[in-house]
Amino acid sequence: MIMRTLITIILLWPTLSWGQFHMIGDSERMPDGCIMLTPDFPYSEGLAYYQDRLDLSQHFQIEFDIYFGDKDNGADGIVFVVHNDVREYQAYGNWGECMGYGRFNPFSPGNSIDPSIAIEFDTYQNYRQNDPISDHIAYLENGVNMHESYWNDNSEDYNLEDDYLHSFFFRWNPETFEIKVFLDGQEVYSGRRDLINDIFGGNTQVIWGFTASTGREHNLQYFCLKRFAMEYRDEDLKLRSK
Ligand SMILES: [Ca+2]
Ligand SMILES: [Ca+2]
Repeated sequence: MIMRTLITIILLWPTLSWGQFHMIGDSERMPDGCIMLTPDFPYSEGLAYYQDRLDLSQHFQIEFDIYFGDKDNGADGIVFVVHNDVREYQAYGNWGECMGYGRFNPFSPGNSIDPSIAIEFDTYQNYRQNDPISDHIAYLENGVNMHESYWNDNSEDYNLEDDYLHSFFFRWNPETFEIKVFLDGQEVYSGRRDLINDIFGGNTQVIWGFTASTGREHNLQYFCLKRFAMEYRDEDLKLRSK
């Protein structure tokens, strides 16, 4: 099983590296193979899209580490996005509370990445987006940052900006339409959605990547891609690291 997984990964994704990402805005390559999305500076926005499209008719798991900075009250967070916006690799949303993904007013049209689904790692409370006081993780769709539910480990003190690298897994099952998200080995989101038909109009080939921004408050924010797997096991889930 392990050998088959390894062979599959090697055949389908021979070299995963930061050289394969399209960069927009303030994003920059880092010397250790990671990609900075925002510097620790106000009103920044950066995005990075992987050059090869995802095939939603296949099982997959994308694994990476993300860093949200070292200031508990910094901002604004990182979004993992899967999209089919007509702007393709140049698609972006607004800064600040929109985290490079969405639009300021969730109820009216505006610049945002659409159609899309996304997982936000939000480190700053914005009342317009229904954010809790704590840092949190939430599932989003079609360029709307506002969310009814979220995960914060049932703690008002939950903090992502702890100077650690956080292990993030995004898993898709095309047979059950199940999306699962794990952070530091814990399941933080699970839901079912027919992404191909209900979001992407029958299209199975979609772009994926990361968006992030800062506002008045800020933090250094970056990600490091670890692995793209067509097969996966819960035993492979990982904890945070320095
Ligand atoms: Ca925080
Ligand atoms: Ca927020």
